[in-house]
Amino acid sequence: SVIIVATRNQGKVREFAHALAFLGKPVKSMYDYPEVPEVVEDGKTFAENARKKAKEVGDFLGQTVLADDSGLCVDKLEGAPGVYSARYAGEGASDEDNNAKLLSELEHMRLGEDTEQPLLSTARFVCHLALYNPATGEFTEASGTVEGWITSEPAGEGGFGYDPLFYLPEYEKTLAELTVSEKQAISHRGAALRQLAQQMEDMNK
Ligand code: ITT
Ligand code: NA
Repeated sequence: SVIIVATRNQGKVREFAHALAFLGKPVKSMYDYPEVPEVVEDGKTFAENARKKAKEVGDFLGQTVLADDSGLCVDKLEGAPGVYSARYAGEGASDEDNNAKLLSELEHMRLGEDTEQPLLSTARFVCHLALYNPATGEFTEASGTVEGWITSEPAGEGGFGYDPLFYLPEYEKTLAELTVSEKQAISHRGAALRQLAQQMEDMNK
């Protein structure tokens, strides 16, 4: 059998493949099922979007599916970009476009302030996972967060999305400067996956 993740995000695919390797089953994404229609993410919350992705893809394939809806919530921007993180700079925006938009919003807010401080705002990544079984109609869900700062000095080549701008003071590094394993140990996605695994273990007791 296989593990199907309802995502077209290559960064997520890499992290799930790494995290779930111990299960010894291949991890498949929507790149392996091009016939699956794209899901319209019109939910107001990460949870709604994760459930929607898992349900539509699971019902279409007739198989259990895992979906991840995640994003960056920046305090100085009152939680933006939040559920709009993937398309902050517009529909089909690249990571580079989104990162440039985020920095320009935050740097605009401190125009006139006399500071060279690279840390622009506190922020957190949020990940909501929904595992859906079309045979029973049941969902198993979990979520996780990681707290950090948005830095005006991008660093690192790893990860994806906003990782080069997400600075962790305790490590003196951005998430993009960590290995996949190191990111997994502290990330919103890693935390959500551990919580999901715990729930599945409890259900099987
Ligand atoms: P799928 O819906 O196909 O899974 P997506 O990229 O559209 O892919 P989301 O709607 O969940 O997924 O949007 C998540 C966005 O939030 C993602 O594109 C990044 O910009 C950002 N993001 C989420 N997790 C991240 C992480 O671990 N590191 C950096 N950015 C992240
Ligand atoms: Na989304």
